[in-house]
Amino acid sequence: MGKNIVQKILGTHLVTGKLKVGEEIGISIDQTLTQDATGTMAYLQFEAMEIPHVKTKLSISYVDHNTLQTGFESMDDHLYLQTVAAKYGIYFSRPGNGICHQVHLERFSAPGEVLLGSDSHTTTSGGVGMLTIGAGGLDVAVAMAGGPFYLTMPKVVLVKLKGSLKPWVTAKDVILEMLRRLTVRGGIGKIFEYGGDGVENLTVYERATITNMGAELGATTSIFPSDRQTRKFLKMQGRENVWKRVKADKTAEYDEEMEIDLAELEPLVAKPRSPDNVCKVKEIAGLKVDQVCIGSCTNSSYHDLMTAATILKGKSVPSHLSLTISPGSKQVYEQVAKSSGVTSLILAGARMLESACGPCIGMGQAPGTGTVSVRGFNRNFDGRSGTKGDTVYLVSPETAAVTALKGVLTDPRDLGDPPKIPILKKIEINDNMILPPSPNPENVQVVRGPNIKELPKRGPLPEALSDEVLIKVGDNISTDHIMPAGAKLLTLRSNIPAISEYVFVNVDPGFVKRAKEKGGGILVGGKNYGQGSSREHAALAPMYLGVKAVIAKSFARIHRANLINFGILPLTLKNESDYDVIAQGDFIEIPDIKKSVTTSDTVEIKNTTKNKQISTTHDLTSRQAQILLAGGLLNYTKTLP
Ligand code: MIC
Ligand code: SF4
Repeated sequence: MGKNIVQKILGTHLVTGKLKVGEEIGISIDQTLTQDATGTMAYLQFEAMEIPHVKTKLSISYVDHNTLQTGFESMDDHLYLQTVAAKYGIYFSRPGNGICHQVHLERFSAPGEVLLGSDSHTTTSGGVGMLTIGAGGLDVAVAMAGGPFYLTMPKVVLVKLKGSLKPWVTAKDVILEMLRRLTVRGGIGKIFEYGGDGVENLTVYERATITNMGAELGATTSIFPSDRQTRKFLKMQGRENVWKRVKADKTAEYDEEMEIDLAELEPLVAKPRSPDNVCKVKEIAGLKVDQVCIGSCTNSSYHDLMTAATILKGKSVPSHLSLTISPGSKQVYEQVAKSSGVTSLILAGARMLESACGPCIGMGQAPGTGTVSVRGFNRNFDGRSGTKGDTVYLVSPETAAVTALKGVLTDPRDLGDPPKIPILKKIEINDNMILPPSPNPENVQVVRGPNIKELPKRGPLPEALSDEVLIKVGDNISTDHIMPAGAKLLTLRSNIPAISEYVFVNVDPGFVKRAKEKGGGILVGGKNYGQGSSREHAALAPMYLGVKAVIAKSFARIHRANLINFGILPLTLKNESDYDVIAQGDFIEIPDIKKSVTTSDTVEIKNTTKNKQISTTHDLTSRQAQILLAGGLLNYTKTLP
């Protein structure tokens, strides 16, 4: 039997286990990436492991999220990251160089290799045929120290792309179609491997838009073959030497298959407040729009931005609308500037922002009360933009630019023929904002500002728990709900005691006070609890507040791993209907925890307030059970020989 791409790459990186769906495997990691908002924790954890030099082929630390520097904290963090990188053999991408995923795709991605990153959209480099996985910072720290990364072998789904896209229809519409069909839970436990004759019609940047937003499906990752297009892309980047063909065998088998006829797609939009709330743009066209934001790691290639620039050339945005552009990388910014795209955008009234995440993570551009924001981004969870109760729509850069021109949500096909974007023949490579590690690490002093606080620790799991339910939330609660980001809070990412004050702040402002008064407790969630980002602060901060267990209908992959890494017990309800018999304020007893997590799959818990027995499963591998018993991955790692 032939092999698919995923099996081939995992096969050459397998350290433990068998490539059998549902079984735990350990894989070796070639490259790691971190960004500043998750990076400080990752490097504090790496330092705690006392390893003198990273053991990966390449590790790189990006600064792209928290670039606003509203106080001393952010620049302190950046200095810490820069000096830690210099000392331990890590490359450092300076603020202004661009968003980690786009820069990584352009400058470091390598077909056939494995990348682990402390950001959920690490999956972007799947566009070149690299196996790329988002994880919590601690998992990335372990990988930097040379340890394997453990995951449950996902199903591999073949997504057959047929034909080619019609004018004005884009890669963004392909992934929005996936979200429409499968929802934000549709990719859980799966890797999407793209194939079919439609693949060759998509450029690497288009492929990367699709693999980027595979994160919104909850997928472990998404991957394209490495082919002629990939070679062309790497050649442009002056990196043709890393190209190699990566393709599935003709007789490859898949766990599931689906097909998308590219020619049948239309411009799509994800309505508030979930990336899977998708409909055709034409169904809601005419909606008055106050703000348009183009950029982010999903959609800020040269083609994306030049399309916007060409649409807006010689025109002006309406007086009621604010347009911002945040180019994904310095390289793209430079190319768009050289092609006079920046001039067209400025003259049309666009506000040019730096190459960084910017509005995507609420670092400025929070929409006004009751206003409508249309964005070329990937997430529109409630409050993520920085405004609680926001109305954010996600579209392609084409739809965004035409909407910016018209002032109302517009199907771009209404504009007639799409603009012709000049094909770049050559680009000048300038990596002056990527600093190599120091040749004399012993002379490097790691700089630690006063905002960088020690990592809180959790002790070993107790014999039994008897705790109150501090909060009960519904389905699809994202990490943005649990531990919001934005300009105010990103400055506190290195200070767990301070950031903990904001856990669930937009969901229930009384949560923190309650958690403190009760000395911690238990959280109850619905389906897909913890979807979205990889931020381990969504586990670390609740841990700091004394949260000992989360009981949910189901969990998102990265968040569940983060809970385990920080010693919080994740329990899945055997019968979803039992969710209804637990209320906030109820007392839950979990007896004999140690025995349950090591000897059986089932953990019987008791709602003593309702006098009801409830069956849950922990679904822990024996390695994970040991991590929990030790009180988290750092403690566990210390127990290893
Ligand atoms: C996001 O898009 O939510 C982020 C901010 O990039 C996060 C990482 C973080 O919270 O720092 C992610 O996607 O993992
Ligand atoms: Fe940055 Fe937004 Fe991409 Fe996250 S999704 S990495 S915040 S641009």
